[in-house]
Amino acid sequence: MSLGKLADGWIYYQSSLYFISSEEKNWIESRRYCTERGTDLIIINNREEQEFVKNSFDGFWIGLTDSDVEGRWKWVDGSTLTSGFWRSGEPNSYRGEEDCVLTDSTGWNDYPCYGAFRWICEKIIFK
Ligand code: 2F8
Ligand code: CA
Repeated sequence: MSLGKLADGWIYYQSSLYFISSEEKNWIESRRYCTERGTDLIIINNREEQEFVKNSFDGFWIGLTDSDVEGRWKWVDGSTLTSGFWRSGEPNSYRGEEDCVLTDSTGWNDYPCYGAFRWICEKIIFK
């Protein structure tokens, strides 16, 4: 994909390309959609990026999971979460089966990975 010839659905914001789905898939399938296109689920690095997604879209998967080690939140690039934008009371691992993360206007919530939601892919263009 070359800049200037963006496929439908991709938007450019602050050095990254984002794809905002209109379909809904579980976390694994959402991630597969991104990786098959040379991208991955969104990694939210700072408040500005959180505000960007929060103000634009509601209820979607982000690239954060604790499915390897319960309670150790890892981004899809393998880095460990340092600080996040959890909704108050989250993550709560409700019923012990919430290993993936949704975000909406109230913040992040851990949620069962099999749930079907929209998602956002991100590809960093400039670092
Ligand atoms: O908002 C609190 C809590 O609400 C639900 O659990 C009762 C969510 N889980 C499901 O709906 C499966 C939790 O993720 C959420 O923390
Ligand atoms: Ca939860």
